[in-house]
Amino acid sequence: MTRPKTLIPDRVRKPFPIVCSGEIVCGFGRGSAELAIPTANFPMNEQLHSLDTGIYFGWCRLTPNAQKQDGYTASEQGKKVWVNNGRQLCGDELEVLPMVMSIGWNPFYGNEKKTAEVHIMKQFEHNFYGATIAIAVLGYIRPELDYTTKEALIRDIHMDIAIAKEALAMAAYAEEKALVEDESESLASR
Ligand code: RBF
Ligand code: MG
Repeated sequence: MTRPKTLIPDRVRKPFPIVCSGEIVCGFGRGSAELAIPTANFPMNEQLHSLDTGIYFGWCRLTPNAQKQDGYTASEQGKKVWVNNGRQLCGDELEVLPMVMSIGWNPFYGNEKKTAEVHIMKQFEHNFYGATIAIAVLGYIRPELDYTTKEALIRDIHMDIAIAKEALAMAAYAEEKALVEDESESLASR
């Protein structure tokens, strides 16, 4: 079956943009290990909670939390994970970057907790648990779905990434990069 075409409006439409920030927490560790599509887990907040569950796109920017102490924490699976607070982020990893976001229950995995996960469309050298991420959610792509195979889920995520890339190249979406810049700069002065 082919997937229906996603129509992205030529302007950012209400309730978008949604701008917020949070500290990246540890998830299940499935994104990188099982799907080869790493996601940064974003703490759920009221703004995101009010959105329908589904897949969204926008911009994001990472900021190291230099004043925080590095150390171990436990992942959702109870695995020991080193939190470097984004200390190793460098170069263009610190720029405003394109992202796709999944909000919901991950029906394919049957999570018991509603989560918000950001896949940043860039390859990183190191992980960045504990770093701050500012996001601007600009649009909706599709609802969350269940799949018969992991491969089908991966294929759909790759299509989401292609759709997001195309949308963010449109002038109305490209210029909203500034929202994330403002948000991350206001964080630095908080
Ligand atoms: N999980 C689902 O169960 N159904 C989905 O339709 C789904 N779509 C996703 C789309 C994107 C762009 C991303 C980044 C993730 C999506 N996920 C979905 C979540 C995926 O299962 C999750 O990131 C991994 O299990 C790691 O927690
Ligand atoms: Mg994750």
